[in-house]
Amino acid sequence: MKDLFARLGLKDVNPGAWIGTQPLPTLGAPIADSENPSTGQPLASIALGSAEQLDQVISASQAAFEAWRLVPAPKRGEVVRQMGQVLREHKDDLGRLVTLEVGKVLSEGLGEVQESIDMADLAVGMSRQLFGLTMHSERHSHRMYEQWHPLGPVGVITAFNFPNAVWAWNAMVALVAGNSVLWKPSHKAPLNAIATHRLLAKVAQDAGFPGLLTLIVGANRSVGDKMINDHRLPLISATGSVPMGRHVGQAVAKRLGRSLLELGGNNAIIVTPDADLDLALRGVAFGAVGTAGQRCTSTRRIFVHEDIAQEFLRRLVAVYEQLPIGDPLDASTLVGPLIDARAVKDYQMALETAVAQGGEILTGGQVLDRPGNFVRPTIVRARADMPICAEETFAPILYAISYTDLDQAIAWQNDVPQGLSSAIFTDSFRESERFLAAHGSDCGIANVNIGTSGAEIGGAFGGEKETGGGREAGSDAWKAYMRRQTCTLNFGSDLPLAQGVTFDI
Ligand code: UN1
Repeated sequence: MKDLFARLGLKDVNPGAWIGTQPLPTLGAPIADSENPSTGQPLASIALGSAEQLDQVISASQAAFEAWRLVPAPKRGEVVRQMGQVLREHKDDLGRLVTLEVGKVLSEGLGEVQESIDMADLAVGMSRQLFGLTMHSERHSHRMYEQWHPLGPVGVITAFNFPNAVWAWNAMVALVAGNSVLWKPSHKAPLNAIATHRLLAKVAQDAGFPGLLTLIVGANRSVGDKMINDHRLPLISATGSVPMGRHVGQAVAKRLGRSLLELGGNNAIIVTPDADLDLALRGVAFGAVGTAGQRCTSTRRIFVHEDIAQEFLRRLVAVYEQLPIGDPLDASTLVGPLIDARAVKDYQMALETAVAQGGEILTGGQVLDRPGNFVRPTIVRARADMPICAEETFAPILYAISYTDLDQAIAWQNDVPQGLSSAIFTDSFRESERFLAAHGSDCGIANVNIGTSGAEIGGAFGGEKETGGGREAGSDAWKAYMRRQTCTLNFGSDLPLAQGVTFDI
């Protein structure tokens, strides 16, 4: 670990506020630890950034934006290409750091860094494709078109569970769009943020833009609230819980800023009678147990047709009972720890509530008696109307419900406040089209014969209802990071008015 930290420039105590590669003074700052969730031991400490430092950081970000927006977009893409290259060179170290600090198994830690690399590649391509439309003017000798301009410094608030990739979804696109980026990471994963920031800020600095990337690790109340209320940040992109997003969305709306919210999910998989059960088993297991159930896309509910429910659940329980739980750095482990003791409590409380509401634990339900925050992945036989099934608990708890009629299963799936991801396993064309139709899944993501998690970056990522409505990563998600300008040009020698209005002077 010592070598890894040295290679990534991490110290025992790390500054929490950065303008590019330059840390701000830490004298007298409150110190917080980052813990290894597999052992409960501190990994290193952070000197938290202050509200005054935030002010400095935003000013630097503003200044960098003013220069960066003048760089042609494909040239901005070239800087992002170099960032992708640096991520490639450090993929192994950064992936291990993800595993150490947030406990996801190594292949997922590495996968997360790969997701950031993919985002860099995608953004490089986007930098030549920030297309606007042209329109035919109704007036002679006139031309209309729209163009997209950078917005300003973009504030990016990230959650612990994707401490690298979710920032990259935002930052890589925001950068090619011509914005500077201010990152406020989760205080549960600050080392990942600092290490990633330092590496990529060096690329920006070498390109002549020292304040292009800025970072602040600080208290939510003082630093976070000041950040979301600051009018110099025209866009705040926030990933996290629904209550957090509601708070951010309201504060930003109050100043008529823009927010891009990617909040909680309560994702379901429907397994129909003619599904390929081998495929469905793997999809459900990865969706529910991967990242120890701590993805916003994790599978939390399954609706299994009554004809196959018994067999499917029997096989699923058997899979659960063989899952290797333990050190996430060990290549054979599939289930790592939860992020902290609070998450373990939430797991226990959700299960107590589920049982009180009539749920039956089919497997799991225990906290492991060992250091770290390890729990057993759990399947609860449930009814769709149990109130706990409408809640997102960030833990490997799967509510299994049997259904008779597909319309009913789709209605149950939709009958929760969140609307992020959804899936159906079926070999029936009719059933999959019913699921994908306008009266089918109401989620931002709808998959067939694929689980709810593990989306590729090429698509727009996000969800409806309390998930917040934002879209990040691929497709045309870049538009959220730019402002649209509609331009009408007159190359004639008179001034006709639209809608036939006359105004002769
Ligand atoms: C999240 O949990 O906030 O689709 C993001 C997935 C990942 C991203 C999850 N690509 O599961």
